[in-house]
Amino acid sequence: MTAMNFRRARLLKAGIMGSGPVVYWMSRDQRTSENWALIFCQDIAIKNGLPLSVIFCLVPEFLGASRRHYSFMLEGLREVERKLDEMNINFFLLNGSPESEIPGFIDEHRASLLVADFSPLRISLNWKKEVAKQISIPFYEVDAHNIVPCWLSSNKQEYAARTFRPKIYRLLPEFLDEIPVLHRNSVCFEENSDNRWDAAEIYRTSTDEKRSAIRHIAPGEDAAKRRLRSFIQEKLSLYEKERNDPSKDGQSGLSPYLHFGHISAQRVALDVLASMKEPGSFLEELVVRKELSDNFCYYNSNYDSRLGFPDWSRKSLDEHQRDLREYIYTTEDLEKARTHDQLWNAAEREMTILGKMHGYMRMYWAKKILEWTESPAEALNAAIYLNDRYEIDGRDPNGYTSIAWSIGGVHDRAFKERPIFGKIRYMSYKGMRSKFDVQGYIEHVSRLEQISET
Ligand code: FAD
Ligand code: FO1
Repeated sequence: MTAMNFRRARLLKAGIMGSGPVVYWMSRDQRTSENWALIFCQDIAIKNGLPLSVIFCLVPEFLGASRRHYSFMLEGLREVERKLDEMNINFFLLNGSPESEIPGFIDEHRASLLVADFSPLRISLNWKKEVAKQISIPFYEVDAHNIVPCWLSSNKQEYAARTFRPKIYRLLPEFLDEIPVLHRNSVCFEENSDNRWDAAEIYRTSTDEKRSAIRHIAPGEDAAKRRLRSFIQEKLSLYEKERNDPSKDGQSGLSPYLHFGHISAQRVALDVLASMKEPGSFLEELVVRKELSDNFCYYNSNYDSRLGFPDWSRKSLDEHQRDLREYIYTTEDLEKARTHDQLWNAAEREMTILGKMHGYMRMYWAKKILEWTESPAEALNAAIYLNDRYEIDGRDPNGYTSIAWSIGGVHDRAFKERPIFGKIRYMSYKGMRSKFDVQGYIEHVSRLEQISET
C-alpha cells in the first residue's frame, strides 16, 4: 500500500461506487511517475480489487494554445500511454469537452469512482462543476501539482510572498515527503483502448501557428528528469549568480515540464535538497513563488483582470490613466516586435521563436507593455494574449500571477509615484543595462533568428 497522505485528496461530490474501474481524469499532471492523483487511484483500486483506467480529454482549444503547445503536449501524452501500458493500466484519449465526454465514458465503463487532479484556473473549475452535475459516483480531487495542497497552504488569498512563506514552510515537514512508486497492475481488466492519435494530429498541424514547433525542448517525463539531472549537476550552484542574466543560460528550463505536469515539483525539490548543493533562491521560486501563484488564482477569480489588482494599485493606475504616453503600440505592433526599444523587441522575438523568454526579461517585457499601451486593462490583455499564445509554459497560474505582479503590483509593494505607472514598480532600459550585457542578449536573439529561419 502507498504511504500517501490522504490530506492531499478531497471529496468534490459524494456518490455510490460503480462496479467498473477507478478512473483518473488526467489534466494538469500529465505524468505516470510521482503523480499523487494516480497513486491515490491505484490505492483505491488495489484495496477494492478494481481495474484502474486513466482518461485525458483533449479539447480543440485551450486558452489560446497553438500548434507548438499541442505538439509538445501530445508527445508527452503518448509517452504516458506507453508507460501506463507497461503497468497494465488503460489510457483513453477522449476528444471533446469534458462535460460532454466524461459522463458518457463513466456510464459506458460503469466506473466506480472518478478522481481529477487540481488546477485553480477557471476553465478547470468549470469543467469539474459541469461533470459533477452529471455523475452519481464519488468524485475526488487530488492536488498533484503543489507540494502542499493549495487549499491547505492557506485558506485565503495571500498578500505577498512574505505572508505566504511561513505558512507553507510550516507544512513542508508533513508534505515534502518521499513519493511512493506506482505498482504494475496485476491484470488489465479491460480491452485496451485504440486511441485515435491520428485524430489528435489536427491540433499539431493547425496552420494557425506562425512560428515553428518547439524543437529545442524534448517533451515528456523522461526528458523532464534528464533536464532536472543536468540542471542540478551543471547549473544549480551558479543559479543565484546567473539566473537574472538573460545573456547567460542560468535558469533550470523546467517550466514547460512543470506546466504540463511532466515532472513533479516535489521531485524537483527533493532532488535539489538531496544534492546538498547551495540552491540559492531556487527553492524560493519553485516552492513559495510557484505555489503562491496557485493561491492567487484559486482565491481571486479576477486573476486575469485588473479587478484582481490590490486597491492601492488599481487606484494609483486610475489616477495616471490620462498621463501622456510617449509611445503607444497596438497588440499587433508588440506581437511583431515593432517598437523603438531593441531590448524589448529581442525579448519578444526570443519568445515567439523559442517559446520561452528569459525570466528576467519577462518582468521588463510586461512592464513596458503597461508603459506603451492606452490603459492598464489593455496592457493586461495584450500581455496575457502574447504570453499564452507563444510561451510553452503559458496558460498557467504562474503566468497570470506574474503578469498581475508586473502590471498590477499583485504581491508587490507601492513605489515612488511616477507618470503612467503610478506606484507600480518601474523598470528602465538604463537599469537593465546596468545589470547585464544588453547588447550580448540582443545579438544572442538575432543569432536565434538566423538559426530558426534556416
Ligand atoms: P527557474 O528560475 O529555473 O525557476 C524554476 C521554477 O520555479 C519555474 O519553472 C517556475 O515553476 C517557478 N518559478 C520561477 N519564477 C517564478 C515566478 N516568478 N512565479 C512563479 N513561479 C516561478 N512562469 C510560468 O511557468 N508560466 C508563465 O506563463 C509565466 N509567465 C510569466 C510572465 C511574466 C510577465 C513574468 C514576470 C514571469 C512569468 N513566469 C511564468 C514566471 C517565471 O518567469 C518562469 O516560471 C521562469 O522564467 C521559467 O523558467 P525556468 O523554469 O527556467 O525558471
Ligand atoms: N488539459 C486538458 O485536460 N485537456 C486539454 O486538451 C488541454 C490542452 C492544453 C493545451 C495547452 C496547455 O498549455 C495546456 C493544456 N491542458 C489541457 C492542460 C493544462 O495544463 C491544465 O489542465 C490547465 O493548465 C489547468 O491548470
